[in-house]
Amino acid sequence: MERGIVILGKLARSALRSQRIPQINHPLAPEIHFKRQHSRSGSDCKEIWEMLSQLPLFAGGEIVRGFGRGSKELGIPTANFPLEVVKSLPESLPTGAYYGWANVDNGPVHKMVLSVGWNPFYNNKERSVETHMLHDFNCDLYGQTLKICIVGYLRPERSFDSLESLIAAIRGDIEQAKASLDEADKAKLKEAPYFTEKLCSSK
Ligand code: ADP
Ligand code: RBF
Ligand code: MG
Repeated sequence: MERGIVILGKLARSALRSQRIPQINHPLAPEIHFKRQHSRSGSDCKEIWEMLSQLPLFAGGEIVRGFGRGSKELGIPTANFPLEVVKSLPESLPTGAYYGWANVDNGPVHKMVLSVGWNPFYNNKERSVETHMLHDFNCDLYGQTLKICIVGYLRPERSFDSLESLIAAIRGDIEQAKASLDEADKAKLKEAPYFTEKLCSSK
């Protein structure tokens, strides 16, 4: 399979419309939520609001090796996309934690949490897009095809004063993701035809 294939918002949305899958609601009012929690400026809130209106966003590509820290240091393995996929994602997609659905090699679709960014706790030099599926695979998935549907946004990425705090934040993300994905409009996206279709390039 070609590396770095990505299917983006607009295309996916028209495909979804033709399949009669309704678009998702984002019940949280990001401006208010973010001003209250992070004292963010108006323009940052606008950026997040614009990004939310692009969701759901579909992407796919080969699972490649990262630094191997997810499983060993955090106990939370993350399937990493190659740089080509990372670069194909919209520039406007803010860094942070997201949630959605994912599958491997067109297999069963699982809930997932996703990290988009530079991992400030580790000070990475490259932007990464990493998916932790809420499923026990008990094996490596390197070289297989990961497809994701990004459904919602959880929080901005940030640094932490300890590894334990980073792990606790991700555990919190997982709990929020589990609950949100059970909401009817978000649960429907698990059935998106994208997860069983042959992967094709939008380029
Ligand atoms: P890397 O830095 O190479 O991405 P990680 O420590 O983050 O290594 O572990 C990720 C790898 O673990 C994935 O590429 C995949 O092969 C495997 N894996 C096993 N279970 C999962 C899971 N539930 N979600 C994501 N990856 C998983
Ligand atoms: N790394 C950070 O440095 N800061 C974060 O806020 C952060 N949030 C994450 C949220 C989720 C849902 C996931 C799966 C990962 C997150 N990470 C974050 C990335 C984490 O540091 C990374 O997965 C490991 O370093 C393994 O590559
Ligand atoms: Mg990883």
